Amino acid sequence: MSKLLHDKLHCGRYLLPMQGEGFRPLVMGGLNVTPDSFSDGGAHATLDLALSRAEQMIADGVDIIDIGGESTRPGSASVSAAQEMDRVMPVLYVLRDCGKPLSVDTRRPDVMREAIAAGADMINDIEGFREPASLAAVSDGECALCIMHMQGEPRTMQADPQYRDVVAEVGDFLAVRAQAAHEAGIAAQRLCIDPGFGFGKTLDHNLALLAQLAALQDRLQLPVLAGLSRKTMIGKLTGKPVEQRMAGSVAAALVAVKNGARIVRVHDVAETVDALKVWAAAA
Ligand code: 9MG
Repeated sequence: MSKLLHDKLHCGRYLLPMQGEGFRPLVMGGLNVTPDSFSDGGAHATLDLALSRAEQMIADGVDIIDIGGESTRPGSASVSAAQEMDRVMPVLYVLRDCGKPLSVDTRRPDVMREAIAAGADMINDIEGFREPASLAAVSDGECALCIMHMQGEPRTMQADPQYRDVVAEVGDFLAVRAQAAHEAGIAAQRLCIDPGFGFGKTLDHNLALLAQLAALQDRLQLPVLAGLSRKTMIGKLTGKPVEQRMAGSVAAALVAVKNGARIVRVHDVAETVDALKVWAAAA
């Protein structure tokens, strides 16, 4: 397994082993608080549903809960910061003391600030903290940063993604953003990187990145977080619609871990946790 710059990810109130003593690959459960994720029963029903999903994830063995108020699926439109905060903040307040690290998936500096003030342990930015004010929003304090690569933006990113060398270019981007974080005074111990599967990438791009995860991690010496769960690439490989992609997603999570990923972002927490237990005992 590739050697990292740091043994533990500093993640707000938590220190998460990334190699050596106490390390095992971690499972991040995505908790989307968006109208397309829940039946439209109003704000209260949405909050209740989000909380019961979070409780189920905890019972299933989740390690990190990633709360998001903006859909990042290909083709989705952006929402205002106010709308995003209305969705995310109540969930964050209620889950604050659930005993698991809480990540907030946002690309807006205003949401980052509010989330950190409310106790978020990690900020997961699909734009890799490119927005000029975003690094300033997260620089103070202890929260972890997930720096993700995306070509384009969710509404149009899958139209015609192009790379000369996808692994090199994604690595270059992540290296530049990690350096920007360093210059903003953010310790490397607070960083993890993510190639952004499906974010402006064809199936071939995704497969090349998956095969080269260890090389990416070796190059930056920062822990890799990989999110493959239920994505179009799983649909293309299996021929299955989104609601039947669980087995393919679990297989993809195992490949990512085998190739060095320290954290996998998933929908099917219980199944992924079981698969990783078997993998850890048998590998
Ligand atoms: C929010 N979100 C959806 N997919 C994701 C992925 O692959 N990585 C990260 N970091 N976030 C994601």
